[in-house]
Amino acid sequence: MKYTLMKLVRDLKPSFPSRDGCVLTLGNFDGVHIGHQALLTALRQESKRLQLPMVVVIFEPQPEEFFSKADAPARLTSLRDKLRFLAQYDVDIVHCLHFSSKLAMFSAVDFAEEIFALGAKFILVGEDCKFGYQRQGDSHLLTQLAGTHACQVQVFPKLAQHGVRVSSTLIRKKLSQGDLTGAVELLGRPYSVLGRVVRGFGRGSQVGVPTANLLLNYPRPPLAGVYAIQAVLPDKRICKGIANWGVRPTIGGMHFCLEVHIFGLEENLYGKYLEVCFLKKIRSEKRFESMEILVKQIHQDIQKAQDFFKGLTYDKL
Ligand code: RBF
Ligand code: MG
Repeated sequence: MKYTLMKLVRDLKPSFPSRDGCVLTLGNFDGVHIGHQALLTALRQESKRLQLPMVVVIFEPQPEEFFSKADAPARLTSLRDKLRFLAQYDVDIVHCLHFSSKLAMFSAVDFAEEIFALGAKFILVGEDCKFGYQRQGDSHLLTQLAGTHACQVQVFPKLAQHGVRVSSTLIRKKLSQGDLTGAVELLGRPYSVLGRVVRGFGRGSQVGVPTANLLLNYPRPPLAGVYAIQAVLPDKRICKGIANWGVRPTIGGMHFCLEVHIFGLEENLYGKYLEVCFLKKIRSEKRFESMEILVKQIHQDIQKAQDFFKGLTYDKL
């Protein structure tokens, strides 16, 4: 058990305590899935063996998002979500690099030298790791350059499950198909997002279904529609409920919004952070002819979600 908090550094400046030596990995870590988890666990072992802190280098936005903008694949974990999962894997320091045209211009060698300057004595990278201008750097280049820095480089193979390689892409596919149990197997946990509850227009309360509206950094969510959910409150209480992540076409909505109705909860949650775990897809979102018809539908959705929770055994999660 470690009691130190994970440190977040916004650039590549060598900082205490890593500059005197660290073990390190770099990548997107989108989803922090079981493949990432296996790599982080292996890196933690090296960190213990060498008695050096564990450093993870990530990018924000992810390089693909910088280059492809709206055409980039939907993000699985916002920076906030990524950090909370990385912290669970005992990471000591995260260097979160702002990916800009400036960083995109870094030659592979220059970028690698910045990584060595962080104090890396052991680097573990995924087999498809690419970095530097036009993704010209890879594990071979790191290995070539490592010798002069008394650093060792190892490649961590992609984890396979049921003969298929675990990847963020595969998880996106499962989520968009509504296959949440498939996603659980690849994430090692239910898919969840964390967001702060903000004030809505109170429409939900007016029609008898109060909802907490979450402020999220997900311009395009990896899943949409109506789901049976579990919400984790800041005091760790776990509540059952239902959520809609959508644009709300019935009220002429334009932007994605995650609205959560928690069963039997009276208190208001304004300003609090909620973790929403998606357990089962109930249906896709659609436009209804009137609010009245939508509210009728929502009551049927709630019944469906409650039936799901009744039949729930933990090994299904
Ligand atoms: N809005 C829609 O326009 N279409 C829907 O299919 C839809 N489904 C919902 C399902 C649930 C369980 C909840 C809580 C909300 C849903 N909404 C939907 C959003 C609804 O329009 C919104 O909660 C109210 O307008 C209050 O903001
Ligand atoms: Mg609301």
